[in-house]
Formats: sequence, structure tokens, C-alpha cells
Amino acid sequence: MSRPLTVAAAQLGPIARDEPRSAVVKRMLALMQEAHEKDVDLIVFPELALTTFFPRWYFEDQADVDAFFETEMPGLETQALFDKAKELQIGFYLGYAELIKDPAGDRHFNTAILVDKTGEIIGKYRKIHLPGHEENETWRPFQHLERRYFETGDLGFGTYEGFGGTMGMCLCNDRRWPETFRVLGLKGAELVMIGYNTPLHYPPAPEHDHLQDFHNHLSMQAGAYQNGTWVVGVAKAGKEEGCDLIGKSCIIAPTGEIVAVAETLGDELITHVCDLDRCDEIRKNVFDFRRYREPENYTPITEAKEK
Ligand code: CDT
Repeated sequence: MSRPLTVAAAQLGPIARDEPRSAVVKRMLALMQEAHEKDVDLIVFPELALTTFFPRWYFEDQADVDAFFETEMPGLETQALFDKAKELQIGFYLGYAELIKDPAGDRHFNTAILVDKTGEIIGKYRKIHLPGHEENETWRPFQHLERRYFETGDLGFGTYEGFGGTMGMCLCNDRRWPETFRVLGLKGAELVMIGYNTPLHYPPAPEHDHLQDFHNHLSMQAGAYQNGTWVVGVAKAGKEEGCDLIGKSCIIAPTGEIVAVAETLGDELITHVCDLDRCDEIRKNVFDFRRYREPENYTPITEAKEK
């Protein structure tokens, strides 16, 4: 192994609507401690990891929505995660709801940050592929109002130098889009971190419910292989406020093989020693971008979408 990085996927079980941030942070600190005992360098938490998955409800009052958002990072409750990172020398990826207070209009993003071993934020990503719908659709057993509560991320798909390599981030629904991985791949990402909250039941096409775990792994394994990158996918899992969320958090090698997978639907840590040099197994072969890509034929991909 020439560039080993010990990575943990820190799956979280359900978070109740009335569970305070402090209780969730306590659960996360326990996972960080367990990770430390396993010599982990980088621990990956889920999307919107600090609260219940609130887009499942329609709220008339914006103040009720904003209560799920962070106005500062670190904030009062989350400072402990940064302190722990520094103390244990563990970096982390954290998904959370980001609120920017602005007299011209508040801004809301579904965000992930990358924090290094000194407790400094070295990367930020704001979710680009927002799934679900904008209006209250009362026929559904639960809502998926990400398109109402968040605006489209404005930071692009960035990569960040850290942890001995090039790190990439995205969030949940982004993993279903090959463009996400390809842009990160073109920017040299050697490890892509993805937090997710994926309901088992998809009301517009329930005939696909039995495929949720399959599609989850299919997308991430393809993204890993086709771009020669490690992928860490981390769920918020289990029955949360009556809604089943899939688990199966996993670590995937650049060959597309799953090398570690969660077995439960609760708080669970899985780890793997990822050799970042293994990306070359793919990138210097089948997916040697410089040699084999044919971008002149890909122009429809970047044409503006029809309104
Ligand atoms: N959080 C998130 O992006 N969830 C979506 C659910 C399916 S689309 C309603 C996902 O891609 O897993």
C-alpha cells in the first residue's frame, strides 16, 4: 500500500423529530470514538445528519422549516464534533441544512462539509440534484419537499486536496447521476463521499420499491468504476417517524467492488483501508480519460435544459 487512508462510513439510525441536536451529536461522538479505536483517518456521516429528514413534511410556517437549519458551522451544538476531530486527529464529512441569513432573502442549501484533522473546514458542497417536488402533494403517504425547502447548490462539484489525496463530495440523489461522478472524476477525485436519506417507498413508482437497495449500490458502484475512484456511501437508515429509510452504507473500491457494507439499520461503523493509489488501476487502463474520452461527441450533456 503506498497511499493508505483508513476511512469509516458512520451510518446513523433514525432520528426522531423531537430529538435535540445535542443527542444526535452525542451519537456521532460515540462513532468518532469507535473510529479512533480503529485508527480511522476520515469518518463520513450521512446527509442532513443532525436532524430528522424534515422534507417529508409540509410546513406552512417557514420558521418551522428554519428550525431544522444551521445558521453557523460550527455552531453551539456542533462545536463538539470539531473539538473531537482535533483531539482524535480524525477528519470528517458532515451533511446538514445550511441557512444563510440575508436581508435580501434568506438562502437555504442542503450542504456537506469536509473537515480536516485539525478541525478546519477545507471543503463545502451544496447539493445540486434536488429530488422530489415543490408543492404539498396530499395523495402521498409522506412528502419529499427538497425542491421547496432548498435552492440548487451554487458551488459546483468541487474537489479538495487533503488526507493525502484529492477528495470529492456530493449528496444522496447526486449519486444517481453519472455526470456527478464524471465531473468529480475529471477533477481528479480519488475518494467521493456521499451521505444519503433514501425512503424505501417511492410513491410515484412503487413498483420499484424492491429495487431501492439495488439502485443505491448500482449507481455508486458504477460511479466508482467508471471514474476509478473510491466511494463511501453513508445512510441515515431505519424507521424514522414512520418512514422506512434504506441502509446498506458501503465503501466501494475503484474497481466497483464493495469492500465493506453495513449490516444493520442503526448507528453502525464500517471501515476500510483505502489505498488511493489503486485509482490508477482503472485510470491508467480502461478509463484513461486523456486517451479514450471523446468529448466532441458529448455536447448534448452540457446543453441548457429545456424550461
Ligand atoms: N435525499 C435524497 O436525495 N433522496 C432521494 C430519494 C429519491 S427521490 C424522491 C434519493 O435519491 O435517494
